[in-house]
Amino acid sequence: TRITVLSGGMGGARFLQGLLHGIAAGTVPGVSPGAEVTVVANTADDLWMHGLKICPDLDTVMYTLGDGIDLDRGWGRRDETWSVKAELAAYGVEPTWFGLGDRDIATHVVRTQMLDAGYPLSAVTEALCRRWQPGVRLLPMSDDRVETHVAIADEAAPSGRRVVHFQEYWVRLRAEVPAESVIVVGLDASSPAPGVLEAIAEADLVVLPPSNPVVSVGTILGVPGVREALRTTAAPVVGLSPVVGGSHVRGMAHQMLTSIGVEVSAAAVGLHYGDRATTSEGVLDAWLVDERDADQVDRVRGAGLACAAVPLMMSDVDATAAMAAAAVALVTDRG
Ligand code: GDP
Ligand code: FO1
Ligand code: CA
Repeated sequence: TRITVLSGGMGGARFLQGLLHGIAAGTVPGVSPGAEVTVVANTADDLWMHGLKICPDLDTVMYTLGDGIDLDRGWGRRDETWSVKAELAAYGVEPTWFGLGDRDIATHVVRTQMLDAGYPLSAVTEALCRRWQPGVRLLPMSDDRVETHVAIADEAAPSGRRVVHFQEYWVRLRAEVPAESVIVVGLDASSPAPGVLEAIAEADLVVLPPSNPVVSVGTILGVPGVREALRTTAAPVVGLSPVVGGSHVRGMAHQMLTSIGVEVSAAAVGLHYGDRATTSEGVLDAWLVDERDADQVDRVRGAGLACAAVPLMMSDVDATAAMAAAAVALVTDRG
């Protein structure tokens, strides 16, 4: 069985942990323990800082599945130290608001060296994964530079707004100010990384995990060719809602959904992704919502999607494995 998962950082990584746990335990119906999982990860969070290329979502998936992640933060390395960060601050070097750990910096140094030597990001990621052994094939969505930026109100600016890098919006501003718009620089000119379109076309199952539908999955869908690959693959495409009980579980999904005019509800996100059989842009066949949103199942079904309400809190790997099993069952029943 070949499963392809489109992923952001924390949410996608946590889902993948449960999926792999379930596959190994044989609790995902019809999926043999030898199943191959390919992850297409968002790279639009990436940024250049202190001359280093930082890839938060690739690293969060790699560290999480490679057991190097700091579980409390959900990003960066366990047993981290911050000497370089403190020294940079002592020199008055900005930004000081981004937490670059000493161990994590080694990853960025290796990545930057390889990029400078001419290796594409996909080859760099493959090399880093030789150390981390995440148990999946980890592909960047693109080898081209793509960066999410956010327009926020700024009364000091002539236009009344200014644009900040997604990381400044999320880390320095804590996503506490409304996002007037989200601009993904370089997205329209980008190409899928080698293997991405094939991973979707040749899959037996494609999963949209409960990642941020705008700045994680939305950006992957925006890479030219990806949406079409999802609409035409013979594999069933199933998604899991990142919105539970009318609110985003963690992070800033509510700000992002509001900025694109999508209601912060499980059904609205499913309809935003859309049914591929009955709409011109839709990418889904099926959508899972949490039990608290069972009252929205009919609305999702009315949009042509198979739908079920199951526990969707990724509280531990067993709970997440059960979510993965429910997702497979939903599309397998659909036959
Ligand atoms: P990021 O790139 O680090 O922001 O991670 P993702 O985009 O992959 O996932 C972030 C999303 O995960 C958030 O918008 C949350 O709504 C969602 N999320 C986090 N924990 C859970 C959970 O336990 N259950 C569900 N359904 N969604 C979750
Ligand atoms: N998230 C934070 O909230 N604060 C940080 O200081 C921070 C530093 C950081 C460094 C490397 C890295 O790979 C990720 C980092 N993150 C940090 C998470 C990052 O902002 C992710 O992009 C978010 O998880 C949203 O995708
Ligand atoms: Ca992310």
